[in-house]
Amino acid sequence: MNRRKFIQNTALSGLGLSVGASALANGLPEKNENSSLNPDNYPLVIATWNVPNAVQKAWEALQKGSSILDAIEKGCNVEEEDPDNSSVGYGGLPDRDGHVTLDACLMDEKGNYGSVVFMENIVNAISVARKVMEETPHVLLAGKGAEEFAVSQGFKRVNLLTDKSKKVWEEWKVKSEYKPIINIENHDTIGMLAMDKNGNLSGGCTTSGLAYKMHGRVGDSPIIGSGLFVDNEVGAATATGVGEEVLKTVGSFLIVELMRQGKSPQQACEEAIERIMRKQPDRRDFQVGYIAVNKKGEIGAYSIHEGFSYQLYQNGKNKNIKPGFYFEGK
Ligand code: SD4
Repeated sequence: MNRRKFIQNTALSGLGLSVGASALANGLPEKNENSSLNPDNYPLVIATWNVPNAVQKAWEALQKGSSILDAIEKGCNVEEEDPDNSSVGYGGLPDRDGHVTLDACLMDEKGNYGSVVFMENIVNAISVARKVMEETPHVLLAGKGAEEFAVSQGFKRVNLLTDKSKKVWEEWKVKSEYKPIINIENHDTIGMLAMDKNGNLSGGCTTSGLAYKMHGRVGDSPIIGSGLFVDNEVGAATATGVGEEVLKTVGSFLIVELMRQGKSPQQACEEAIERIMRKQPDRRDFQVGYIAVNKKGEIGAYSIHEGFSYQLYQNGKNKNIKPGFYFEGK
């Protein structure tokens, strides 16, 4: 540490602050200069469901020195471009009228947020959300306006309904039986959180939403505080499952605020699920899953039912982990 930095840090300690000098310059804490950080735990990337390739991509981007937001975007793009992922981007299952409509958002370590909702014909919704954040004075664009903005930014129009998802939809149409119930196996929305080598946090979430939803329906995933929330002072959380339940309880914001009050990420995820279940103790027919990370790089995850898992790349290992769930033993 040079003398100038030493003097600056001493002055800060005198004020009872533990942030580093350069944190004053960019508003962000630096590694090793905030006693609550634990550099053994990061960088890390964590995402909902079994998405080893997406998390790998994000991890590699972080290793190459890309920004956390680049890592999140590239990681989420992997699932958006995968025709076999039926809940995200290209190949996502359509609404009941046969339209694939996408919701996505991201949030960075400075609290910036960008989002697109109910957008059609563009594969990389999360990349459009980033453009909304960086290139417009707004935070959220919807429908045709979002699509036209994407095209103006150089994105290509693509028919997102693949032959495979069209066939599945046509089979569904025979009975057209819509129950707002998610089959646990059908989830795949990707919510991703990442922490870089300096302990800074960002996140993203991208989905084609619930299959066979009403045309125009928007879920939790692109709505700040519901499907995703990042507060670089405290931690971050993201959600998957029946978006209506997450929206009603502002789940991701709730988790971050519980962590701010001192709960661990695990305790906060459990409390957020319990909040949903307390309101409707007799319902067992839907799934919600949360993942969270705090500034120490500690992880939490919890869901209503068995079947939820998350992907974690930490300490050089890419693992899929099954967390505890509300109905365990009930
Ligand atoms: C939604 N939360 O649109 C999303 C769906 C989801 O895996 O998570 N699917 O409600």
